[in-house]
Amino acid sequence: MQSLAGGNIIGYQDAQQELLIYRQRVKVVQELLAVDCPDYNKELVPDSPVHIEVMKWIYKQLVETLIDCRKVTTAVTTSTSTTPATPYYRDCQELFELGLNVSGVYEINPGHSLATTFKVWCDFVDSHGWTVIQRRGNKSVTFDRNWEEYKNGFGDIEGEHWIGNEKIHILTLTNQQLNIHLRAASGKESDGVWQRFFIADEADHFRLTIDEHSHSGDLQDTFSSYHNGMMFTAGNSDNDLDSDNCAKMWNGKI
Ligand SMILES: [Ca+2]
Repeated sequence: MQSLAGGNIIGYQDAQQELLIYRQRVKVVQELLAVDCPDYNKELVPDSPVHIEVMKWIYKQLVETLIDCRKVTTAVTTSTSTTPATPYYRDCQELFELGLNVSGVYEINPGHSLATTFKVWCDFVDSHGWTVIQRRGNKSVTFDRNWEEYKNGFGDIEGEHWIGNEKIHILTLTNQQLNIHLRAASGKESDGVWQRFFIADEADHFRLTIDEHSHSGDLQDTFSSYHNGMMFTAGNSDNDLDSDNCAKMWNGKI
């Protein structure tokens, strides 16, 4: 009986948590609908609490409405104007929540303005849409780069690349997690995840902030204690605390 009671309590908490997540998802879609489809049926979202299954149904209806609206908007735009339709997806997680689950290149718009539209690789894994900021593997691209190159990005987003400190700054203005995924030569894969990942602007030398107490995953945390609060260093711009230039010491190897 005791374990059954415990199970009920856990089940209740899970349902509450899931309801909270779906309320947040509905809020995100409502914001997008207000831009692309202001005449949508707002009465679909009740003020009073509802069952989780009802909330899931509401979310699905809103997403379908948004997709339909965007199809119409895009068709009208392409037939009457040369101005491209503005995508309003903040990041890959938002795309995932809208129902996309095939990894690949997508256009995102973290600042919701034309100036901040750019292409990224989205990795849809399990229940996440990860926006890839760096990929390394076959060493076809050198990472021994200068400040401007790290600022603006380099490489090919379908292969090895760094998307650029400016873009990471804009992306992390909204709450983001950082996932470092490593595959060893043996084939063993491991992940480290940290919360509240933020890169400051260029005036603050793209300083890194991360919640170093939030580490989870099977990748050992040798990252946050060294780098949290540190400014970015490139071969031609030394902003690290070491008496030497760390970027030059490692030549972009790590
Ligand atoms: Ca230094």
